[in-house]
Amino acid sequence: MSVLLRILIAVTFSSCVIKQALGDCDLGALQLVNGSSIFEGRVEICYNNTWGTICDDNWSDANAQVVCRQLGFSTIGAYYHSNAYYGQGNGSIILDNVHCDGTEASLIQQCSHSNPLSHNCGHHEDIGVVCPSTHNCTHGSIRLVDGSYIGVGRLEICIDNEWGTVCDNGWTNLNAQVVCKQLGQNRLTRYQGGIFFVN
Ligand SMILES: [Ca+2]
Ligand SMILES: [Ca+2]
Repeated sequence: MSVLLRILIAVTFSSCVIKQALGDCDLGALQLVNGSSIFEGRVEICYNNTWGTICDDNWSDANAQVVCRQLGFSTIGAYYHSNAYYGQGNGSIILDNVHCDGTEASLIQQCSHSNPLSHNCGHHEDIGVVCPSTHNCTHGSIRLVDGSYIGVGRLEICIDNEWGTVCDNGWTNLNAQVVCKQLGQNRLTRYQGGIFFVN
C-alpha cells in the first residue's frame, strides 16, 4: 500500500471517528429510523448538526421517492406512512409542507417546504417512508422463463428494475442468436412466438 493511500485512509477514518464523537451530521442528510429493515422507517433529517423529524402535511409518494433516492435506494414503488407510523421522534420537527415532484436529488435543497423549524405539527404527524427493498434486476439484462428446461422459455428483459416481455413482431433468428449469446448459451438458435428452442 502506498504511503499516500495509507495517509488518505488514516485521514478518512479519523474524520469519521471525530464526527461520530461529536454527534455531527451533514445538513440535509436523511436517515430512516425504527423500521423493520434499513429500507423503511421514520424519516429524520439533519439540521444544525442534530437529527429531527418531518411533518406529514401534504406529503406524497413523490416526496418518498426523493427520500429513497437521497438514501441511495430504488425509487420505483416508494410510498409513505403518515401519523407517526414508526413511532414519534424526539427533538425538533424540522420540515413541514414538503412538496417534491419526485425527480429531485435532495429533499431540503430542491423540494419546496416551509422554513426549517417553522411548522404547525406535532410528533404524532412524523412522516415515515418505505423504499423498495430489493434490487429486482439489472437494467438491460435478460432471462428465459417458464421453459420446460434450462435455456428454453419466454424472453424477459429488465427495464428500470422491472422484468417485462419482448414482442415478437419482426423477430428473427439473428435476434435469437444475440439473446443466446448474451445468455452464454450458444446452442439456442430457434424461437417460436417468443419461445426459444434448442436446435
Ligand atoms: Ca398532518
Ligand atoms: Ca403544515
